[in-house]
Amino acid sequence: MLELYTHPLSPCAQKVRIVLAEKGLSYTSHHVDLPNKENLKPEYLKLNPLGVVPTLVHESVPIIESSIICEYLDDAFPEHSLKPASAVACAQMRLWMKQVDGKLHPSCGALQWPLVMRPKLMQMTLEERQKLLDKVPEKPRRERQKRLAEMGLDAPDVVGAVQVYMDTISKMEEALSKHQWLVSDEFSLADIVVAPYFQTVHQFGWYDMLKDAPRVMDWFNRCRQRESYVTGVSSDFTPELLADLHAKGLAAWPKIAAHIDKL
Ligand SMILES: N[C@@H](CCC(=O)N[C@@H](CS)C(=O)NCC(=O)O)C(=O)O
Repeated sequence: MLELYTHPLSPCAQKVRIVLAEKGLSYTSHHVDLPNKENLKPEYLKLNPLGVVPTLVHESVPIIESSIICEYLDDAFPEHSLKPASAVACAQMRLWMKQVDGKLHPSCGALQWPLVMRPKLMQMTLEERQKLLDKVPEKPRRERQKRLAEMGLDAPDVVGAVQVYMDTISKMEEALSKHQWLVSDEFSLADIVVAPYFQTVHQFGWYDMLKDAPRVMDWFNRCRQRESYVTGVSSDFTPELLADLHAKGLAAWPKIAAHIDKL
């Protein structure tokens, strides 16, 4: 009844997997090989014209866009609602979703993509690479990926991405001084859509980003301890994968830290 097109390192897919786990929903998982750009193949573009994961298929209907999928699942399977009880908190939840979709997600891409997606592309000739990236459907994403492919962490996108992360962390620290979770004392979709962006911090060992944000650190630890996070996210990270990502993260850290120091 439910199928999910996913990739273990995709924060957007991780959000959806956390929701599925919170709700105890079983589903069939389809791995989309992002480093080999299976997401740009015509068969996949028919399901998701933006050529990204995740895509949820429910009773043969494809649903795209991770925040929309998360709310869709909450509407379609209302038992154990993940929306906050009050209208105000619900509006705040949607504001977090908007900020994640518009800012934090592309910023995470700018930091993660050079480390995990770029190496495969760099095995190709420049011509092959450009030809492949020309297929990315949306212009801003296409151009960003081309810059990140050619320049890696030296691309101009990276400084802005670090700034967005640090701004988000300070907004979260403030929100968490008022309530236990991001929009209320209840764990909600607001926490679910933000948490996977800290898996990136975790996997690369970039915890220094949180050194002035003890509440965010504590919040992320509480998210990670939930059964849904273990099932939906952590279980995909084998010790070998984590060791590899950690080594990549450590090598990249001086460039990230230099941007933080200049803020
Ligand atoms: N706004 C989309 C973004 C999805 C997205 O960017 N997914 C990434 C992985 S997190 C992806 O599939 N990237 C493949 C590519 O850019 O080639 C959503 O929220 O679902």
